[in-house]
Amino acid sequence: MNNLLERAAAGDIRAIGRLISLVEAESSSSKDIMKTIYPKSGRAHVIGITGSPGAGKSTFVNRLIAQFLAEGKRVGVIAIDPSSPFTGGAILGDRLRMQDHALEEEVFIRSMGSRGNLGGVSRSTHEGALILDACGYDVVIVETVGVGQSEVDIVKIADTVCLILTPGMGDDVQIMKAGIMEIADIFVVNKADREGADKVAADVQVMLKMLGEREWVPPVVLVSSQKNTGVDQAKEVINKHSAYLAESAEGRRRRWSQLEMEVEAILRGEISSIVEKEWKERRNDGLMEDLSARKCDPYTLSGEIIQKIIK
Ligand SMILES: Nc1nc2c(ncn2[C@@H]2O[C@H](COP(=O)(O)OP(=O)(O)O)[C@@H](O)[C@H]2O)c(=O)[nH]1
Ligand SMILES: [Mg+2]
Repeated sequence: MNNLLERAAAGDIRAIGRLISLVEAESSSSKDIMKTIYPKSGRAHVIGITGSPGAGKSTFVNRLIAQFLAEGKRVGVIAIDPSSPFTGGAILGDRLRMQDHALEEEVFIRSMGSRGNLGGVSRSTHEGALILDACGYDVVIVETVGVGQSEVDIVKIADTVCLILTPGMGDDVQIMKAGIMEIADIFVVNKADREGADKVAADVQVMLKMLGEREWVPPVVLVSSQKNTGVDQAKEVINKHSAYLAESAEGRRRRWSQLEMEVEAILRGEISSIVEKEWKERRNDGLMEDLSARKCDPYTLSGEIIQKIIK
């Protein structure tokens, strides 16, 4: 284990991959891994890329990688895949699209499952990002699945959230999706090579005005990831947001709130596994019969189980 951690810290890509696999599988060593790497984390700029499937997130990330490489930065990427972590299809698709840089030493790309989170950002996604952070990647990009909770959840782990929008996707609907406008720090209108991108950008500006005054006014950037235009601007505002967070009270507030959510998520995970274990031990057919016959009730039973756990 120590050897693996040392190799990972020294930038050994296979060791880093192995560490991520261990936390992803929730192996017995995963807590120790996290305890060891945690003090070395907190240096990377974590960028969340969210937006509907097909908006061009992976294509944009691929371009963005090149921008950061040009600045001499090392870039880690985690793409959250909706299917099981061990199947191939979508993972390969994402990898192929990002392939340009996949072999360069400065870039680490990894797909991870969203197990138990219905497309959301799971603990292991966060842990994967922390590992990359601790292993010296300056920038860690997390691409979400782009459906449901994953879009909003990204704010729990990203310093900077980029929302990718596109023309011709039922613009009003995609922009007004509950909670998304509020969490985006940067709006990227991708596929600007297509008609209607200006309109989407203008709509976003109107919606932003409706949200009221804010210290950080989210920039709206027109990008064509296909033609590679506007990506440099996107990179610049991402860096600007990072600088803003570093020096503002908002940055501190955000880091604290993320840490709070992190502690709570770990606590919840620990507690629910204790509860599960206790319930499994207690459960038997006789007890189920008693419950059905109303000889006991789930409330009293739960109370007893909790009492036993607390003791
Ligand atoms: N016209 C155009 N197509 C794009 C652009 N960016 C991505 N695409 C295409 O949109 C499709 C979905 O892209 P992908 O990156 O997989 O989207 P994701 O599901 O959000 O990751 C692919 O066919 C891309 O080639 C762009 O800037 N312009
Ligand atoms: Mg993708």
